[in-house]
Order: sequence, then structure tokens, then C-alpha cells
Amino acid sequence: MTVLYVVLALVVVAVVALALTRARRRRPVGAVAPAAPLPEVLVAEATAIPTLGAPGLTERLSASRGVFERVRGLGSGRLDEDQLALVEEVLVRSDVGLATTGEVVTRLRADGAPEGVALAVRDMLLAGFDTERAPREAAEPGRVPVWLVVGVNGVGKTTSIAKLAQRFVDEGKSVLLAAGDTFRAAAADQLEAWATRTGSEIVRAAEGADPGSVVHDAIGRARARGVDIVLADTAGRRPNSANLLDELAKVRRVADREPGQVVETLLVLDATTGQNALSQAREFLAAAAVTGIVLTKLDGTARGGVVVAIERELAIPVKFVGVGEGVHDLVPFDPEAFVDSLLGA
Ligand SMILES: Nc1nc2c(ncn2[C@@H]2O[C@H](COP(=O)(O)OP(=O)(O)O)[C@@H](O)[C@H]2O)c(=O)[nH]1
Ligand SMILES: [Mg+2]
Repeated sequence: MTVLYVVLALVVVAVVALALTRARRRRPVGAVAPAAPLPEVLVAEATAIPTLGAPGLTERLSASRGVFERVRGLGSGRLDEDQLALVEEVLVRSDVGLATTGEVVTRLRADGAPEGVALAVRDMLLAGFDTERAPREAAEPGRVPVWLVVGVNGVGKTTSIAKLAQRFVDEGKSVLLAAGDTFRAAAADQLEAWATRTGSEIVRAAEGADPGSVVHDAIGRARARGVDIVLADTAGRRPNSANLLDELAKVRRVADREPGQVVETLLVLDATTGQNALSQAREFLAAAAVTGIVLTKLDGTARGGVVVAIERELAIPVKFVGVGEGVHDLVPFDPEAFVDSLLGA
């Protein structure tokens, strides 16, 4: 008897399901389907922005990961001199810097690696990233937050601004770009193209105009229109570097004057230049009061370990990393995901 009821119930369910499918198929082309809320997981997928934990990061960092291959292949326990030399060579090649390399090798020699060499190196590299790195987006009440983006020519300032604008727009915020690189007209054209693509506003001026007044106008306009944040591009080249640094200090003063407030000064460094990025950075630090680093082109280098050296030697947090040329290829720097993509299984 019970079996009969179960079979009957199954038949009824099957018939109803079939009828529903038919009904759906018969809906004329162009008819509007009843709006059903998207399942949450679909919504999350549709709007997801890559983060350093996202699948694909390990592939983007594959050149840097390749350098660590031989370390990942080592076992556990005590290390002999050949193995220690191998770890040393790998760390030097990855550009983590001599200080970190020396410390890691010393500790491995003394303590061995009971749980595996890769894991021990991972933990030691990770221990160097203990800084607060959340970017500041809010200004004091009544003031317009400004992110000033500085760095030498070609490191990826303008592209990173476009990617940052896209992130803010994706979060539902309004963005105004200030074309403070007035050295070449093409620089403002490039920024304008990104403004259009990302749905941001832009304030630009003629080639050779005073970058301070561009940033000043941008802040005025942002304030008048209630724009959430101003991203200011700057020149990376001047007849000599002293001029450039003076100019940046001046732009910064203008941007920080009410109603503007500089809440982040991001120095953009190109990871493919390895340790050279460090000497470049030191020149900027004093002049521009840098609060964070954007490390670009991590996808195009085997020297990804340079991020370890940058934080250690400059004592400035890496806030974002560039992992490609696309507008979504800038992600908040997540040390754990980064180190795992080099040394994880
Ligand atoms: N592969 C790769 N290329 C990048 C990245 N960031 C910037 N670039 C490229 O670097 C070049 C210079 O960038 P640009 O923003 O014009 O540099 P700027 O002179 O500092 O403004 C462009 O070709 C960008 O596409 C990145 O994260 N990965
Ligand atoms: Mg530029």
C-alpha cells in the first residue's frame, strides 16, 4: 500500500515537472520572464572582483612560482649544506633581498624544517608582513578624499588609476580622475579613455598646464557634484628629478588644502625592475609622504619576492598589486595568498 502511494506521488511530481518545462518552452520569443531573484551565489559570481585569493592568481604569478619550484621539492628535517645553498640561491633569484635570505638560511641551518622546507620558508616570509594595509578611503567630514598616485614614467600609474577607478565604480562609488600628468597631452588622452571606459568623470587641462591647478579644479568639481573620491594622476618625468619631486610636493600641498584631503599617496613601482624599484622608491618617499605602494607587473616577472624586500626596507605597506593589463587586474595585496602562491602545494 505504502509503496503504491510513493509510486503515485512520484508520477504526479514527474507530470507536474514535465508540464512546467513545456509551459516554459512555449513562452513566445521576447516575452518577459517573471523576475525571480537570482540565487545569492550567482549574484556573487556576477559581481566578483578578483582578489589575491582568487583562482588564477597562482597562474598569474607562475614565473615567480617557478623560481621556488626546487624549494617546494625539498623534504623535511635537517638540511645539508647543498640544500641550504639551494634555498639561498632561490631566495636571491626571487629578489626577496639579502637580509631576508640570510635570516631564513640561518634559521633553517639551526632549526631544520620538521614540517617541510617549503612550509618553513613560507612561514618565515609571511612573518615579515605584519603591517596594517587597508587603504584609507574616507576624509574628514566635509572634505573630498584624494588619492595621489606618483612614480616614475612607465611603471603603471595611469593604468593603476584606471583599475582603482573600476574597483570603486564596481562598489557603487563615484570617481573623478584628475589628469595631473600635464607633461604630454597623450597622458591626459590616455586617462580620458579610461574615464570613459570606467564611467568616471575627468578634469584635464592643456599640455604644460600647472598640475596643481588641475588637481585643485578636480577637487572643486568633485565637491560640487558630491563625487566620492578623486584619483589624481601625476607626471613621472621632468627635465630632472629634483624638479619632479618639487612639483609633487607642491601638488600634494594643493590637494591637501580644504576642501580636499589627501588620504593616500600611492607610490607605483614596477616589479619587473626588481631591486632597482627600491632605490627609485627612496627618492620619492621624502618628497611625497608616501602612505602605500602599488606594485605592478607581478604577472610579468620571476622576481615577485621583491615585495618582501620592499616592505622590509621601505617600511611602507604594499596596498595593491597589478597582475595583468586588464582593468580588473589590480587586487588588494594579501600576503598569505601571495606567499602561498609561491610556496603552496
Ligand atoms: N603586465 C602588466 N602590465 C602592466 C601592469 N600595470 C601596467 N602595465 C603596463 O605598463 C605600461 C605602462 O603603464 P602606464 O599606466 O601608462 O604607466 P605610467 O607612465 O606610470 O602612467 C602599459 O603598457 C600598461 O598596460 C600590470 O600589472 N601587468
Ligand atoms: Mg601615465
